Amino acid sequence: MNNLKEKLYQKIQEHRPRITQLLEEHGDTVIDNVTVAQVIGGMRGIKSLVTDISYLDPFEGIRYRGFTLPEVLAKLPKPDRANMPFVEGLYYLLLTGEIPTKEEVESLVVDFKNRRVVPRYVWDVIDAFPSNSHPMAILSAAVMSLERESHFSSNYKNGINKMDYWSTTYEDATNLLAKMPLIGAYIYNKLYHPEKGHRYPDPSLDLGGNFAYMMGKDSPYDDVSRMYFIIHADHESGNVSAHTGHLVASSLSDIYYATSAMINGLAGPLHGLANQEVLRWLQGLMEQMKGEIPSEEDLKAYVWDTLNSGQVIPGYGHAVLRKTDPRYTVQREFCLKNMPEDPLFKYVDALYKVVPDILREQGKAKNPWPNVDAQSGVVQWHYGVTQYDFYTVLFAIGRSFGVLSNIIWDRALGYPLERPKSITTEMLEKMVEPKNELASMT
Ligand code: HAX
Repeated sequence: MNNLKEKLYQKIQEHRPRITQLLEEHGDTVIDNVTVAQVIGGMRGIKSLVTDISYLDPFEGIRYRGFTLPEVLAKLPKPDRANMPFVEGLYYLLLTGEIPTKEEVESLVVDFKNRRVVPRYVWDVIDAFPSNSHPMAILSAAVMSLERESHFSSNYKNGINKMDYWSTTYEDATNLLAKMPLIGAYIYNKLYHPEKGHRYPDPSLDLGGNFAYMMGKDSPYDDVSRMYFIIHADHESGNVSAHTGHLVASSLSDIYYATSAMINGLAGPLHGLANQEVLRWLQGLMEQMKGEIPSEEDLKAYVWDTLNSGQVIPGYGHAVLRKTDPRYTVQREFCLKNMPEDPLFKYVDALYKVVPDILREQGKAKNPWPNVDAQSGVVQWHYGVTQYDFYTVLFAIGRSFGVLSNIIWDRALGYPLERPKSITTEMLEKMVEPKNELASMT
């Protein structure tokens, strides 16, 4: 076993009795109630999932294993001359809850490099897609094609002990995470730079550095990649991508099926695709303004036009958050430091000053503040990744770290098949009926 896997096993053994105790001693304790509005409204806010990888406080934002994003970025070890931490170190933190030493991360970086090789047939699957396919569809299929490599599935067929499921899941997850950036860069080059062709990985580089290299981008795009993958890694368990990954894996489908499914969920415009929608929307504004910086009145008119035509303002609002997303703030600070004069950033900055008030005035959105997607495309654009269909692929690579860490722990703690109960509309109507009858009797 390598360092991380040994440490993880120790943590799993310490954690298992906590779940047993909760179930045996408090299994019938009620911790939440459910309203009709929650049942009809996408199960918002019902406490029905458990994860220790991250927690999303509505007013504070995300914490990974108890650490805020600024803390994660400050505490995790960094490659020499880099300003952002090793993504591999984040995986260590998510799995164990501990900040690794630089030596521990460097050993994990070597392990990731050893798992990088992508079988030839994956490139063939990608190459078979027409060049106008959406990169998220290609990514999902490429991940799916790797399913034949699953150690979990082959071991399951041979009858492994339930207590050991986590071990082969860890192998599958780490193998896939090491390959995902290579697959992403291959898709990028195939769709947008076929003349340049595929770049082979640089064995001297960590995951983020190598991704930048394979994308054909110079520094600081390596730091952009590290930052991007880290801030997108997890957002507790109830969001569409994380929940889909967990749900599919709960049937003991292996992580290739689960990751492909989570990618499909992320590809929706209300979720991960919002970052490309933001860019499309900003470009519309720039075109209308013929590149000039708009006045506050121009901006307000553009925002109201979008709302009045029945569309949402992309990059604003959130199902859980009730303040500016710290993932937005991290990127905003990066922009202020590295690209304050970027024209798109100036638009984003100017919008930040008008959109929240307009959303409040409209009175629909529960959260008028920007989310992660309001900034992320702007950073990519600045460094020459102007093909905004691709942005959600970057999100998917980052999100895989959280989703897969969760699935490893799901297996370790023996979480069962997910199976909530559904009811019919008539049943719901009957459930609220007695109240109406009582009201009419008084
Ligand atoms: N612009 C306009 N209207 C908005 C809005 C926005 N940015 N955000 C919410 N609303 C509207 C909703 O459409 C809803 O209207 P209806 O009652 O007419 O259906 C109403 O306000 C209440 O919605 P809510 O409870 O505040 O928000 P939800 O939990 O239903 O939805 C969303 C959360 C993120 C999907 C929503 O805020 C939205 O559509 N935002 C724009 C798209 C976006 O930025 N998505 C990325 C979110 C971050 C993420 O997950 N990234 O992956």
